[in-house]
Amino acid sequence: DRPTLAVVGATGAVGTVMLELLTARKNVWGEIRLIASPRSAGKTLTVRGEEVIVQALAPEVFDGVDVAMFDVPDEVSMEWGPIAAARGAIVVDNSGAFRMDPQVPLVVPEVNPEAARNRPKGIISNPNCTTLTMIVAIGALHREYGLRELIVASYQAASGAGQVGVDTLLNQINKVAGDRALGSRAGNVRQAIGEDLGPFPAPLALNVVPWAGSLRENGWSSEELKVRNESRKILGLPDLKVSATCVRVPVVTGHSLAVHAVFGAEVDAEECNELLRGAPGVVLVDDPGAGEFPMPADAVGTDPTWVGRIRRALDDPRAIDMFVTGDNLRKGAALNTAQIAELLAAELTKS
Ligand code: 2RA
Repeated sequence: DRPTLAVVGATGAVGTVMLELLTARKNVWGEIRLIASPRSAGKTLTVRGEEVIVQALAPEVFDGVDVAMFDVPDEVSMEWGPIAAARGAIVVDNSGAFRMDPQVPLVVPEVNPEAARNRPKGIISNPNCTTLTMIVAIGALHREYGLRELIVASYQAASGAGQVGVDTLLNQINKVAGDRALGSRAGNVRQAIGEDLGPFPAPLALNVVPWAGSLRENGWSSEELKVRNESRKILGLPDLKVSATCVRVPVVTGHSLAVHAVFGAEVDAEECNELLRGAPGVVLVDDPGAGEFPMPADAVGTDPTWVGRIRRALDDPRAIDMFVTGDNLRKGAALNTAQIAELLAAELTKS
């Protein structure tokens, strides 16, 4: 019998992409239950070509469920993840609620699939979309050269902040479009956009904002600490040196990172190209002379991590500089969750 799947948060930005993926990917599931807040319950959504009525989140909806994917805010996962697990479901959670819990594995199927088997709480976490955007490419290079240090800057899309982030950016773009003088005097953009900052601390249209997440000690943002802590946990490198600067850019979907990665051995750019070309889940787009780069406008809606601008550092033969882009709602969220759930489906079908 094929396992039963529950999708919690089926109506959200990530949930919507999840339903597309479940429709397009190999069908490994028996029943698929769609679950959301009482506000969205009763709606009809389509998955695998069938109409399914959304049920309200309640303990009983998890009865008989083998795998439950959660795409909901941290506090909802914190409360409901353990309830679903107690009812017998294996939870794959896409929030930040359990990622750093030592009893919860943090899994990227191309990098550490074996970690998914050890889940004492019946919960597996999916990494943050910024970490996920780069980690498949980094993992492939780490296996060959042994990673020592990461220095990264992110270029994060508005949809990382959910549908409200997208709506805010598009509304702001409408307000500034057409005024050719707007970008050339301090204060103009703020004035044109007014109070409508949505989830961002400053205007995003015609701007870049060096901030994502919330303020933590010594000026670091929560997002920057996630990149550090999650990279360490996924790669099994608790002492990895990581410095991240997280920046929001006026892109709807597609996170990118400029990465400086230092390894334990000398690296060769051509060999890195070959490793990345052969790595599952990675596409190499690296022909600057022909104008071919990894960019969100091309990567949006696709599954892989796009990698390019691969250069050996001029001043350190053990370091590589590169640029990576990926769809933050796909590999950054729904796709990685679906891949973890498929590992579980294979395990459950075998046993
Ligand atoms: C963001 N990574 O881009 C965060 C949340 N998913 O805002």
